[in-house]
Amino acid sequence: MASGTALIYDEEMTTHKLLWSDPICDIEVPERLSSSYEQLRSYHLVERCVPVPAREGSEEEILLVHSLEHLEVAKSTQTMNEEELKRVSKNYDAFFFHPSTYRCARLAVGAALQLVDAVMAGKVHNGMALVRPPGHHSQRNAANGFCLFNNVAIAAEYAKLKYGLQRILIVDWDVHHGQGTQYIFEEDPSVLYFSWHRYEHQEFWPSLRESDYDAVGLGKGKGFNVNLPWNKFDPELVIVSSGYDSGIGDPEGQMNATPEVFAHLTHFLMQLANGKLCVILEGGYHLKSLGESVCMTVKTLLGDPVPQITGEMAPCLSAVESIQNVRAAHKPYWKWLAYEDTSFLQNLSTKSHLLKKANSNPSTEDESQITNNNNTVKVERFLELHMKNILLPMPPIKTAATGSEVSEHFFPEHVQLVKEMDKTEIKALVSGFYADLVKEETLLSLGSMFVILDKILKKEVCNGIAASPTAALSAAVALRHSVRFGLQRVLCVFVGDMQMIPNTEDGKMLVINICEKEQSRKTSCKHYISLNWKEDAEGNDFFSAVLGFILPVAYSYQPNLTVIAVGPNRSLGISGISLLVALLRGLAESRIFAVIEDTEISLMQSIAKALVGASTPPFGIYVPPTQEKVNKIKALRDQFQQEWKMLQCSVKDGI
Ligand code: X5A
Ligand code: ZN
Repeated sequence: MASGTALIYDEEMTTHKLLWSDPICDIEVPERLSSSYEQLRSYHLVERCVPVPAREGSEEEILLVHSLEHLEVAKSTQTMNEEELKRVSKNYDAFFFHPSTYRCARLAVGAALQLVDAVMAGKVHNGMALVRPPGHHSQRNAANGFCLFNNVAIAAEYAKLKYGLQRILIVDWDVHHGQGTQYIFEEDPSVLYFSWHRYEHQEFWPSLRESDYDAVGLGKGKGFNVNLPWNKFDPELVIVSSGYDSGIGDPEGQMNATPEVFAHLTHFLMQLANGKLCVILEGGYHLKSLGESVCMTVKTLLGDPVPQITGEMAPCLSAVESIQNVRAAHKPYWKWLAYEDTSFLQNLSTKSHLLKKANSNPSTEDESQITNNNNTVKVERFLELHMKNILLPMPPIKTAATGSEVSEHFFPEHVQLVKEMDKTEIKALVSGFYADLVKEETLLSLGSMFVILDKILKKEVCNGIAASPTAALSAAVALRHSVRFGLQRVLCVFVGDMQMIPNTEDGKMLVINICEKEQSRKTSCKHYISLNWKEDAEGNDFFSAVLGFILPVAYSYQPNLTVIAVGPNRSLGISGISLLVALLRGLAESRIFAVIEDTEISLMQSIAKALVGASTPPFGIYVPPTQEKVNKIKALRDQFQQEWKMLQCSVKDGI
């Protein structure tokens, strides 16, 4: 399995610059690249990456996507004087040529291809390319929106050709719609293009009708492949059009994404395509904000703990509405959307839009966006403070594991094995505070659990795994111990029969119990949720429960620690549980304590891998859940969405 994160940076791409005054283009400056790289250096991230050189993309490679005419025009600008450059630039919407533009754009293309090669050849696991000019607005025959050649699109065509890939996912999280990429792959079912972008009902640049949710692909990309590729899309490679212009302080995007948001986006995508992820820079125009966000992305690619998202964990109505519209528009093409009742949406959308327009009050809107003025100094100060809070409490990613009964080679590298606790020590600890939970004869089984949990609580390690003959008991004691230590919110996901259900009334614990049968002793309440789920034998339908219920609840709760325990009679397979662990690393700064029944040797190994973040458990082709399971999730969402706001997925729900 490949390891390591590639980083591609070539100073030469800073030579492309605006030579005249143009208020639209003047934010796309060379420092976007150099200062991001400096920032990476200052966090000591550069030295942790595998340096990969850029190269020039060949003419042939550029022609994979662009017309010969476009290539020739671009080539001809190399020898032009300023007047001529200005004249050619005016032929396009928001673009500027410099004599070195052509050379830089070829390096940007080549950098993207080098990254694809490094990932596909297994030299590295994933990577990021810092490039200029960006690419996603560029079209077959036109430069557009600071972009000359479509780096990401060429990378996708190249990967298809050179490696015979049949399914590539492009995720575009730039604040603008990558209409260039959309046009290029519109009819191509082998490339799934996902973009999210600011739209403002077509008022935000590029202000195109076809950027709306009802553009679902054309021709072959729509009709021809409805049954096969669109219903089961398990990508072999993920390429990110990585713009940071939705970042806080960005003068162009004017949105408010903090740097850690990009850590979470990256972390989610790392679970796909066996971790094969190529991140290629697009927009991002507030230098400090851009640099921090680039750093968060690279840190996450390297497997570092994922920082906590701060702020109110509730979706905004308008965002929920947009997502709902996308789901409705794609319902004909994606099997897993088929059960949703989404027909009523479109007019609702218009209604709330009009409502908002009528009520909009500029002064209060300004107040709600204190950080979102163009005052770059203010944002810089905010970021400085904020990043200190985000980064300082993060321990290095270290995993502790039970050491006594297993050999060193059992766990992946870097896992630190710990010795059991002294028997009298345990006795002393347990007899006072945990006496009601623990009987004398089971007491010794808690030894390694305490040692590992203490290391996590004291932040000596990031996560840990303990084998236990009595997982339910260990988990119950671990929860109480963590709360006693002072943690405010501990999330416990318990898989299997939980013979001992802790008292969750004070809200300091949230227990989600995944088991085959309904727990008879206790019905669900805000902080104890019983989720009956028996995994489909053929595949991983549990994925829908994780994404549709467990993660939204977990993100709403914002735990300081996650305890995952696997007891007897588990109803999930190893890959399902590993996926759960991998995704739960997105919470609680990746602090996870896993307690596994000691008979489960291969499960322990698989979880340990997920914990170190070195390898993503393969979950294969997504299996859509049965109607019964869909109903189950729906019922749970209905039951809990007032308590756990991130569960809201339709506008009707929120009212
Ligand atoms: C790559 C990118 C934005 C162009 C904005 C023009 N382009 N108003 O972010
Ligand atoms: Zn952009």
